Amino acid sequence: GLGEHRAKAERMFSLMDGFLKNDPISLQKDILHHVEYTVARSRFSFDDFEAYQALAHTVRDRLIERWHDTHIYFKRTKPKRLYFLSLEFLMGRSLSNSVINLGIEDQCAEALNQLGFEFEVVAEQEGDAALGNGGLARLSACQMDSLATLDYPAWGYGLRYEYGLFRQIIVDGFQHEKPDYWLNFGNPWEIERIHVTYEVKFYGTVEEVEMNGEKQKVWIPGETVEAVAYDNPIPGYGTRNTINLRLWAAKPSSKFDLEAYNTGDYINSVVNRQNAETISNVLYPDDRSHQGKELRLKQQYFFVSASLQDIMRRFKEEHTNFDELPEKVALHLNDTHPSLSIAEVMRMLVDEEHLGWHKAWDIVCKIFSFTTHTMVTDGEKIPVELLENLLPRHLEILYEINFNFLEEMKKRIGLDYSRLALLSIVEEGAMKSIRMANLAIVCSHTVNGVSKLHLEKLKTKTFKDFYGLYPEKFQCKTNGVSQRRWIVVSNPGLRDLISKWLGTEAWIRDADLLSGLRDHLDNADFHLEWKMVKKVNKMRLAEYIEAMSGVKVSLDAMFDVQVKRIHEYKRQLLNIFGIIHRYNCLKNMDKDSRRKVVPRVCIIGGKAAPGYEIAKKIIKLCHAVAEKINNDTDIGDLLKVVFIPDYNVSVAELVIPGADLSQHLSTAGNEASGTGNMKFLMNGCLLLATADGSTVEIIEEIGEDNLFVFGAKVHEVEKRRQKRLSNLAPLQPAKVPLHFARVLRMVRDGYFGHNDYFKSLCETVEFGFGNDYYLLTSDFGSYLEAQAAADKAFVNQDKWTRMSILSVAGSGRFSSDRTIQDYAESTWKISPCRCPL
Ligand code: NBX
Repeated sequence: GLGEHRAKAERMFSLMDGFLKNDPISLQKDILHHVEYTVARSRFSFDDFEAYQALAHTVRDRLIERWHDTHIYFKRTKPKRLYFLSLEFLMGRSLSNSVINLGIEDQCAEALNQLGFEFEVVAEQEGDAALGNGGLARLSACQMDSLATLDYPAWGYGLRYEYGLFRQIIVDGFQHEKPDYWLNFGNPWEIERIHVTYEVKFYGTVEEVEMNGEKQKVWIPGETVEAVAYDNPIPGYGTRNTINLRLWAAKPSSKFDLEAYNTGDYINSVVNRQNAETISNVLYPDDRSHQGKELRLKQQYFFVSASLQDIMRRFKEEHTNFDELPEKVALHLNDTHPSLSIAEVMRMLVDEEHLGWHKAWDIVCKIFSFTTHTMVTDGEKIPVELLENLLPRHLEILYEINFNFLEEMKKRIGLDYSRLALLSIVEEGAMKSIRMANLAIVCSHTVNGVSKLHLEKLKTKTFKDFYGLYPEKFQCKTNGVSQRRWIVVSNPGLRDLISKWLGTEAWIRDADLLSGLRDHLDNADFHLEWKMVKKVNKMRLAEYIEAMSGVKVSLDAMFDVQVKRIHEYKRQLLNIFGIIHRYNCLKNMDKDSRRKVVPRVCIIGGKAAPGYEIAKKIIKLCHAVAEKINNDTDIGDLLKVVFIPDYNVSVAELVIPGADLSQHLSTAGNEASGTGNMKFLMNGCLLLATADGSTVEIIEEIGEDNLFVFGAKVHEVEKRRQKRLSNLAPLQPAKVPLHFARVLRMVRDGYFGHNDYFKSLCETVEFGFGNDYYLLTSDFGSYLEAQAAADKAFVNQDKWTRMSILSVAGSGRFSSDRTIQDYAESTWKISPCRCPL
């Protein structure tokens, strides 16, 4: 009875020592406890890595307390919840971030110190959680941090890949991929929930059965695998709230293949069981698309099915009527990758809950929102052939959704078949397929772009037809990044400086306060301290560069950085051509002129998708150019070129604070947003960039005098391409700027060796071949001017420092807190739910 229950609760409470304490002595005790009993080392001898493990478990215990409190509080108050569905999360390291968000960094540092360790060294023992490719995946991580910090009742759902994004190693200047078996040494940040499991089904057939006098479709699946939950607590900053990122791993189902066991094929049935686990084994390393792969489709459905079973179970625990679903559940599709969710919710409501198609459809249309992260028209498609085999019932549902949609459209726009064909969720033709973007747009109440420019393109080009039909769905949610990760964790020197001059740490929860730095714009002491912080960060970066590549760089040089995935549209090639041009200029200069030159360290980093040949050639060219220039003793410190291998989140945390200048060179109209630019902005690096994606809004915010903008604007790009093609046939050397032609010739003629290998790379910018689709030729002059302007500004360190301060002061709008608050209020309609202390 109740009395018994109460007595038990009281006894439990009396056994508990209250919450874990955070003073340095208590922390030391806990660390030593974990050294002995979790890591199983002696407290009298353990190394940095073991100290990391023990501290991680110490922090994890504290996260679990808050996680429990938060979820008990959510359960009690039953707020509307957001479920953020994403196939990728690039979390990076967790220790520093957790310790900072818990507000126990000083105590942890002191505890470690007294045990003879240094926090920074210990924190560097941690490997990255790299369960994603690039911008999209890191954005998800920043958004989780903001959701927790702003007290939103949110859950993240994703896949627990056993192999994250490949590690890049460079051999002879060529990229090689090595598997990232990141769980090798255990992962203290996850909590395995062996009891939170769901069966996920595949293959089989659809049959029609009579049920209460009505015909019902039922799916008789052919294969079952089990999804096991792994929970990753996400602590908010300045709040007790700690939300959950739930990642699914595939395990063979306990029911698996009983048949085979009984018929005696023991070995094969064990082998088959093992195959189930391959579903969540590996992240696809392509950051554009990977179409027509069955395993990828399996991953998507595995993720969708497990997440939705979990979400529906939670909903049903708290509510009895599905009419309440739209008031209690918001499902967010992070790009098209999880959009099978739409068919799955329909299947659950129609086939399992028997709501009837129309009622189910009505509900579905109220719960989904969708963000697209790409500028390209040709989005994700699933071949019908694959679906038919793997998810036969879902294919039927998709056909029915499309049929109803097209019928409705016929009423609205008439029998305009070419228009209907464009709108259709099903693409007819040689390879019949499902257009995931069309599906997501039709079924979501909101379609979000990731910058103003991106939304504009969605409305006028990519999804023009849909915009005409549903103008109210289309919204702009300019991306942002977390200042906790990108200043507080990665640039503690700048953090202290900002807090000192603002007289508060409140900017860590309210980035708009950074604008207060403008008050000190002309203060000489402030300038001095500002430059000092940058210098220290440059020293750290210089040490890293020397350790990685053996190149010694001068701290007086301008550190010029371009780090991001390698893509033709991001134009790393333009950067390299600019470097070669700079080298040519230096070679032609007399001693006197050379004395006036601003020395440069050009730093490039990023991974190429394993099958992307041109991107791989760009990496090799970068190394070939570096080798030539760095070994030219005549040039010395005036120009150094460095490729930073294996660019990832933790490398970014080191590189970004140490940069003076950062380059964002995408041909205007190609980068949906870009988020690296915001990270550099927050760290006081000046941008050299095209007016593309979110850079346009950065220009609005800080003014064009405070960065170096170059190149064709979006509206000019199409015209220039046309011009290109109209005089395509004969080579038109006159149209190619002299400097560009010379650089191209050097690469083509083997000045940097490997001319055969670089031939196809050169052809991408040559007429009659790739026709310079990304307009390197026509932007080159303007690019060099911007570079010259940057050199000039750097000579005047006062001016440079002012620009740098104004960059940080204007970065408040680019906090993911702003983005998330906007989503919460206008798209998800969720309210903060703050767990009491
Ligand atoms: O998403 C990126 C865009 O290119 C950036 O402009 C934008 O800032 C960022 C965040 O909104 N897109 C991206 O990173 N895409 C992928 O990584 C990707 C991964 C798998 C896939 C397709 C795209 N199948």
